[in-house]
Amino acid sequence: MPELITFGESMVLLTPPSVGSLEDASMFLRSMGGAESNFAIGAARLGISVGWFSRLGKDPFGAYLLKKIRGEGVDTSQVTFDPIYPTAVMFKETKAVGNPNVYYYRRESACSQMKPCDLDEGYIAQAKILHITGITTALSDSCRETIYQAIEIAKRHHTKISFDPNIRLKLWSMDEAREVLLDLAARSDYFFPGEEELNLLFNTNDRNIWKKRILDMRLPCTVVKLGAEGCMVLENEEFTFVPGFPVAKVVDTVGAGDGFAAGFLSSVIRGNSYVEAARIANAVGARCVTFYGDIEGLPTREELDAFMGTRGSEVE
Ligand code: KDG
Repeated sequence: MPELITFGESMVLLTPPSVGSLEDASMFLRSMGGAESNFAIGAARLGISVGWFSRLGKDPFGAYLLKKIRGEGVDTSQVTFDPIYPTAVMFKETKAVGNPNVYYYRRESACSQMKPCDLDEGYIAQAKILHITGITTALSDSCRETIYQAIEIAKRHHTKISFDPNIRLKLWSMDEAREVLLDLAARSDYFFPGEEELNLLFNTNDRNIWKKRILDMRLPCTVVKLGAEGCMVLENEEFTFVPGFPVAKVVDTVGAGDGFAAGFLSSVIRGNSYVEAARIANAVGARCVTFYGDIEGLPTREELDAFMGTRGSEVE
């Protein structure tokens, strides 16, 4: 049984082969997206025993996603199929400069029908860490209830909770999101916000203010992602800055945060300190942004060693 588990919505990702408006695109490349499955694939490539589950549509896209995720060595034994609602789809519109635009076709998707009774208590109980993201709570009321139920089961069995807010303002308003995400953060053992997310959650761009707010939350471990700068680890009431790995060219940042969390938790499971885990996480995130696509840049252990070997990063 996997020591690291996660659940959430995966989508078929369709991207035109060249830069430009989706309005004019006549051809699409198919791949996959979904924060939690990106995370699971990231951990699997790093050699960790990891499980992902969801409800997929009983359709060819659902079959494709299952095959793809299982093919990465992720345990998919808890995945269920919905006979009525479809697998979600997402389109990426690549621009000449900056992050791509994303279009979702996921309302009333199979995953949005997930319910607390879909959870297997034994599967959550045996895991060391359950990783969840704010995206799942934004999909539907029943998905939100499922997240809360999963947390309750995890707490009962001493399975640690990892939480990435993954704010997606296409799915809900910031006012709606803030209340739920801060509540989930308060229940977590590992909290992975990005700096921009903290600006939104605490309604301020002042680092000193949100640092104080995070300190007040008294969580066992918070890691603030600072993009190219690196990250900040808060442990035992002390912030440690861990610098990022320089890359020649950033081509696509989508999915890098999932890789970051996978790198961090894989390293923690191996028994490394939080600061060392943060160095690994920075390296995984940095490698991800040099590849197009959500999962393409997620490294194996050998690829990560090679990447880190060619780029220095000193812990301050
Ligand atoms: O973190 C990457 C995700 O944003 C992407 O894979 C799609 O899960 C996704 C979402 O809901 O935006």
